[in-house]
Amino acid sequence: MAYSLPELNYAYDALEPHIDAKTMEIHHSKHHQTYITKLNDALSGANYDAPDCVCELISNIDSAPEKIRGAIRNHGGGHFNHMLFWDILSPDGGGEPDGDLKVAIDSSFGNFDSFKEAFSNAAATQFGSGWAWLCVKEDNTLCVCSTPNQDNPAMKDLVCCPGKSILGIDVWEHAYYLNYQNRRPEYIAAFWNVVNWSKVADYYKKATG
Ligand code: MN3
Repeated sequence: MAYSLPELNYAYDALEPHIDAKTMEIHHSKHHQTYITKLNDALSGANYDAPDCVCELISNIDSAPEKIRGAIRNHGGGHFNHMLFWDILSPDGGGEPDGDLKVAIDSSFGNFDSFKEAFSNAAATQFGSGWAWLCVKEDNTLCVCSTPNQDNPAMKDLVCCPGKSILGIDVWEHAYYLNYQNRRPEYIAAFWNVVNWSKVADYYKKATG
């Protein structure tokens, strides 16, 4: 099967002023689409019958033919990461989590502000292109980490923080450069205004259920 670009649940300009419309349009319709096109090309070139969910593909890279593992890591990772990213953003976002997710964040980080600081710091200090994550580890506790390029905590043996990502921020320059230029910390600060915590809570429930 071939993977395809998901539609967004909101308009390209819906996240303004925090994330601008032009950045959203290029990021979604060009960057994300290119990961999908290159992933599909690699899979069909190798006649590899990929699983329906790209989550399974990137969690089991070793079961794919060796010659396309690099493409799966980069472009499959790119597809998976952006699917999560679009999904946890919302024009009605911001605020703080509640319920079980709040309890888990308080228990792993002390309180929401400490979590926010750790996550923002991971995003700001990721050298070059990559992502920062809030992950559920195997023991169901939470951790914050960052990964380079399009790696994801689901790529167990390839990353320093294996787990299930439930919140992520793209810190590739294409995610913020048009509006924020070199001011990555301003983009990170603005990101908190568009986080859809009820979606993150859904991912948390799935990851721990
Ligand atoms: Mn991106």
